[in-house]
Amino acid sequence: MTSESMTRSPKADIDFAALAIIEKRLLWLSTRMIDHANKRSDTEIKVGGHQASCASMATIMTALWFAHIGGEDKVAVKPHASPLYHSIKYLTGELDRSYLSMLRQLGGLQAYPSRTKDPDVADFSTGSVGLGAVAPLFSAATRRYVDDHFETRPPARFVAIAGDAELDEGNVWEAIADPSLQGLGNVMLVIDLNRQSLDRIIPGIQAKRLMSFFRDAGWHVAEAKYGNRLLDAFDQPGGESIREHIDQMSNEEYQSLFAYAGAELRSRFLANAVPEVETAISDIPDDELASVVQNLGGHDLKVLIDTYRECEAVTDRPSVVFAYTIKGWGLPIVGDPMNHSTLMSTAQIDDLRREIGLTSKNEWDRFDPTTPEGTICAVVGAAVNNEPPQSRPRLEVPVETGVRHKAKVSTQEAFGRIIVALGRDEALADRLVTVSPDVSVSTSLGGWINTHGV
Ligand SMILES: Cc1ncc(C[n+]2csc(CCOP(=O)(O)OP(=O)(O)O)c2C)c(N)n1
Repeated sequence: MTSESMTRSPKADIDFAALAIIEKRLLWLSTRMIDHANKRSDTEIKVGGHQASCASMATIMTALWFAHIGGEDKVAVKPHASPLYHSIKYLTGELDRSYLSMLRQLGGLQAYPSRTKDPDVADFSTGSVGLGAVAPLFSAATRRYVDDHFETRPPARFVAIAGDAELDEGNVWEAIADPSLQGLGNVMLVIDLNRQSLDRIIPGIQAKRLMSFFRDAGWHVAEAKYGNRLLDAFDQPGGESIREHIDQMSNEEYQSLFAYAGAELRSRFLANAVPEVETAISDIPDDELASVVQNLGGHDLKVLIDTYRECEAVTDRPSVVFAYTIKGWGLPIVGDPMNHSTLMSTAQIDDLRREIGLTSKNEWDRFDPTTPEGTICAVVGAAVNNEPPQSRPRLEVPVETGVRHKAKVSTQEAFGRIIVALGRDEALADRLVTVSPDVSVSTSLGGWINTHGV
């Protein structure tokens, strides 16, 4: 834990009302950035973007940035959530306002977080699905190596916030099973479990099976499945029947409920339910039913912050959080199985702007710094935002090693001889790390290993 995060977020001091306002503003800014990029007056060209995919991570990212991480921590962001990342950097003062209207433009914000092209440099470039899910794990291993071999750096946590479809990539499973990546207690992977990929709801994603893969690989597994309103409902007489009913529903059935509220929602929710469920929800008025039935853990700030802290307390192994979310949360496109790249209409954007309490005059503004939410943004910006990059020390690498080959040799053998020669320079050898499968003969690394060890 960093010093900033230790001082920043004692639980009792968290202003959840202000966090909820920030969460809604992030949802708005990310949605509107994508909307603007596709409705520019100077071109008819549609550049795309993923409003529903951002919405599904709005709560996960609010809880992480505004109540959890500190300045030393590193985060890899789900590729499609890049507008949310930029919105955080904007509200906390790192990103200039002019960029908000330059998403997916030449010289503007990239479609996916990019370390080389974005002005508000993310800790990891993501975009290739699956890489961001495990890049922090490898970074944590690298940090462990650096701490063991050089001066110890301030403690840091390594976090990946990944889409559930990223778990389709084999590299994720190779990484979690790799013995050299075990025991990294400062790693947390948060899965945005919206159970939707590009154009379908994933049937029976078998979250339990995925969880057992992580558990078998020695990870701590945490779930943010139900929000506090649902948990309260489960605690009422007969409430257990509500949990059983939701758990037995298919993903398609449950997600379709997000398009409804009130009496219509009640009748759809109760289709195929046992009579106990009807009784258990009878005390919940129609106008509150949606906020209970649709109350997923991945959209509950308290549940998420508690779950992140639960993971923080586990220091001997990496943690994974399965955060149940819905694609399009808080937007009129919520729950539509085809909403992956749906762009909201101008009328829908106008309604959302009104709902958030903004006008076309102040829609891009930061918070008033004297409000609780403005204060939180300033504190978080000071704690976590990037300082101007410092120039790195340069280590001279000789252009000539003096190695001569009497006869023609393979490039592999030449590599083996050259690397041994390079290793005679102690300063260089200290910082030369070979990365190869565990074969030293066929890679010609034998000489290097004999002189420097593994
Ligand atoms: C290696 C790779 N394969 C395929 C893609 C194409 N692709 C872009 S997004 C996506 C699925 C994203 O799903 P998920 O990670 O669950 O995010 P969300 O649905 O929340 O946007 C795929 C397959 C890619 N970017 N990289």
